[in-house]
Amino acid sequence: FVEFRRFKGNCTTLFLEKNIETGCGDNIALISENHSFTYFQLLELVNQAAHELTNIYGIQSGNRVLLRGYNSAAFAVYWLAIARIGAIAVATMPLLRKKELEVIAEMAAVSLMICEDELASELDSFSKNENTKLLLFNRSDFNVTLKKYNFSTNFQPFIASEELLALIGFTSGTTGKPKMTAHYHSDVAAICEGFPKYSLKPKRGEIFAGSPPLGFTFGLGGLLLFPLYYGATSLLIPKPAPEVLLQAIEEQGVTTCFTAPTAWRVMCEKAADYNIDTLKYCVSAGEALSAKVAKDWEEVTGIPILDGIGATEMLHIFIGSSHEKRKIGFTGVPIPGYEATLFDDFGNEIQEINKAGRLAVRGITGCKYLFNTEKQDAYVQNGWNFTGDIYQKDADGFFQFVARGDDMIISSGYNIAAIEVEQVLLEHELIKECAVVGKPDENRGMLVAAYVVLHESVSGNDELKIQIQNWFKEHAAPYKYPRHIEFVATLPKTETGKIQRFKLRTS
Ligand code: 3UK
Repeated sequence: FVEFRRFKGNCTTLFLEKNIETGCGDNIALISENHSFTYFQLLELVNQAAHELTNIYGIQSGNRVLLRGYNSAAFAVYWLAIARIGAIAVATMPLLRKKELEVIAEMAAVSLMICEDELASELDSFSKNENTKLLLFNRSDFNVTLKKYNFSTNFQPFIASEELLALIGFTSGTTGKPKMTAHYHSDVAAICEGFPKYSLKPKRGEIFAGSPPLGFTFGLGGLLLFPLYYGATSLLIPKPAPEVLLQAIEEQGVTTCFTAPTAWRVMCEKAADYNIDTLKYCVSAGEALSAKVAKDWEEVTGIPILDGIGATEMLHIFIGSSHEKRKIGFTGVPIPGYEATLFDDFGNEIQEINKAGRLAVRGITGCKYLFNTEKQDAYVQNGWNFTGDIYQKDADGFFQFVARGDDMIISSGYNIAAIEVEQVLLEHELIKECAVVGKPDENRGMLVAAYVVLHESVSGNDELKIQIQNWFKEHAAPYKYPRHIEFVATLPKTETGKIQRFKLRTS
């Protein structure tokens, strides 16, 4: 770690060389669909892709490059090539739609968009109008296309003398407009030396797989950076439905699996149909893991689920569990390198046991919002990062999730800002007013519920609900759509006209 910290400028891809130097060159680094690349082959592909980006698209260190695709070897190679050049990766989730992508591309001032052909339609209209260039790839033969250029398989990675940004992650903030969080190359090394070292102790030959997209830092770390850092194997699955994941575990001999509580619950129901004997480490993050799901999974499979809380702002998991140290119903303990504590509403650190308070964390990574000093000052206070979560701590120092402190709806592992859903709904021609809240739901944790006031001339019925839902899915990422819609005559408001969401939550 200290060694990587020395390369302040760019250490993210140097661990590929480091693994090769220490005898890992012929081990499999990446597997995905029709591809399987050794560490040697991966480094060569990354170098050739770096040549493609610099020679053909003029990308230099400091440029921001948007990346859009399903989890695949191609996505991984381009992500690593961006890092190797010293450019900044703006990886996005495949489900995002045109409008959301437009906002991201503009906020991050991207010079190039690298996109999988299957997902290109959402970028069509705006890529033509801007100076932004577009590189389309096909995830099954990107390597054949790349080889045709005949670029050198060597590429000198860009090394700066100061800290260099590696990536920008987008988080859907409570204000609806996504926030840009930036992380340095040294942060990438830091997370590799954090949660995985403490909790998983990765070994060569182990195979990592899971469902979070590489455009989400949970997936980026767990499915790509952690295995590659430790000389293990990354198995990338483009459309990882729970059954697909179970089948991959059986067929490929996956040892380490990252997914969200909702998927663990579904996988639990089906696990008996598969041989998953190779599986040793099951990581859950993204939302609170219920004690029931944790218990059921362990009962069915004999393998414990290791819970961990991470955040885009912190890059990865900072409180988590290990086989040696875990308690069902608790997220875990601070990962070595981090400190965590709780504050009350008056800004005092809570000393009592089992008293809920605002979670604050500090350590080897931290929040850096770009161009948003107001949000930065709210997230980081006196050196502590406030994640917006309410937690409590027991006598053994285990942290337990209590609630989200704001209007973020966490549904099936996705963070959905209530206000963002409202803004989309308000564009529907029949909708006059609306308020969106999260409703507790057994399967999804929270459910997006919309209270809708229609224009005078229209009356609501079930057909219109479905029509609004379908319309919504065309205009924003489908996972954000309101699963519950209620037509109301008025919304509860304060005298000053502010919607009282708490009244809807309890209605
Ligand atoms: C919630 C959890 C209870 C919590 C993430 C692992 O989820 C990740 O990042 P996001 O920015 O959301 C952060 C928020 O999600 N949360 C995450 N994990 C848990 N709540 N128990 C958990 N285990 O509200 C947090 O503030 O989308 C997770 C690694 C990287 C990540 N970016």
